[in-house]
Amino acid sequence: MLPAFIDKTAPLLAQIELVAAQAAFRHMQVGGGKRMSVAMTNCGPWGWTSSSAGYQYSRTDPLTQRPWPAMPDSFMSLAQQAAAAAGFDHFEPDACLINRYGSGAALGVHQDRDEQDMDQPIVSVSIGATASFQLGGLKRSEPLRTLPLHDGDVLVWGGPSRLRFHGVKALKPTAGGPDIRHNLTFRKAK
Ligand code: MD6
Ligand code: FE
Repeated sequence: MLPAFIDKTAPLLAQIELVAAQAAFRHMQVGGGKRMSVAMTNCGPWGWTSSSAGYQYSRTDPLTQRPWPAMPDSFMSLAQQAAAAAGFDHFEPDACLINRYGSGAALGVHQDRDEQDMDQPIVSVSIGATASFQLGGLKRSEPLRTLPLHDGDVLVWGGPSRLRFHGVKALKPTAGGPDIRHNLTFRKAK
């Protein structure tokens, strides 16, 4: 955990808007045909997608059949600086999943196991409204603890933590604060 690793997230938000102008936020389907409450898009060579057929990384956006927007240089350097600060040198992410949470949006407890190399960390950046992040263990049955993720917080998941179960509780924006949360997760997918 790198609390308040980023002091100003507004420039990141501006880059997210540029990505979303080319690859719109959408609510993907999960197995069983349910629509996720979190809206997602991607930038970088590979993008994470979900459909009723399952999860996969793809080079193109299924909505446009075009390659995902390029990863902004500022995203790449942020991801590499955070990884290095947590002891992971030479992190070369080839995918950045962008999640957007409106009021009430939640992400069910899951493991991130669609990437090829589990020795590579995931760098996760929180922007905007505070989330209640749920962090479990390596088995689904282990208890979850809840930790708040604030604007500017960065989590680096690597080594033995890489496969911990985790989720995000339904977003409850606080009065006077931002009512949306974005989260970037940088990965080495392939
Ligand atoms: C979120 N994050 O914070 C969701 N996955 O909105 C994740 O699902 C996540 O933060 C893998 C590694 C770090 C994460
Ligand atoms: Fe995850």
